[in-house]
Amino acid sequence: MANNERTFIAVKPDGVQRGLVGKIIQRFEDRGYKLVALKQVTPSKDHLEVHYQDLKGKPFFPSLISYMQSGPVVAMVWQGLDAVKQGRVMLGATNPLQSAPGTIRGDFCVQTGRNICHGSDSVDSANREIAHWFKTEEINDYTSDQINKWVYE
Ligand code: IDP
Ligand code: MG
Repeated sequence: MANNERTFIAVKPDGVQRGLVGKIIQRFEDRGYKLVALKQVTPSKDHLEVHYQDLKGKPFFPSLISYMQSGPVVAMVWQGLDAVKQGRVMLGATNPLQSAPGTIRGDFCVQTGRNICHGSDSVDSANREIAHWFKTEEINDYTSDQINKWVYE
């Protein structure tokens, strides 16, 4: 398993409005993941429809798009060992009522339609989502001696 796996994590508009950006970033930093891209954006409808293309046709799709357009989103790329799967574990279940305490959703929210964060569900989705949200030059390929030396053996 590679130490340089990347995942797309976003703080949704409700997470930004509720001032949870710092706490969410802190959890990934604390775990030992490396932040390689970060920006705040107010995404267009078209951008979100492509991001959530797999959910087109679901009854909640229109409300999901308007929720995601309701304010700025903080988009990030985190890198490290098993980042995609571990990112999902750290977020918790889609329905926060089924998310364990200790997960982001389990600790900070209660409803599926306001579940404060997004995380890629597979390496393929991560690659697609990272390319959809970030230009190549917005991703910072840098070395952290601290992480290399003390997070990995
Ligand atoms: P995920 O975010 O955990 O990957 P998905 O099934 O990919 O979950 O759904 C994307 C987002 O759509 C969810 O995070 C949530 O905001 C919203 N969503 C999913 N299912 C429902 C639902 O049944 N009602 C309202 N919103 C939903
Ligand atoms: Mg999903």
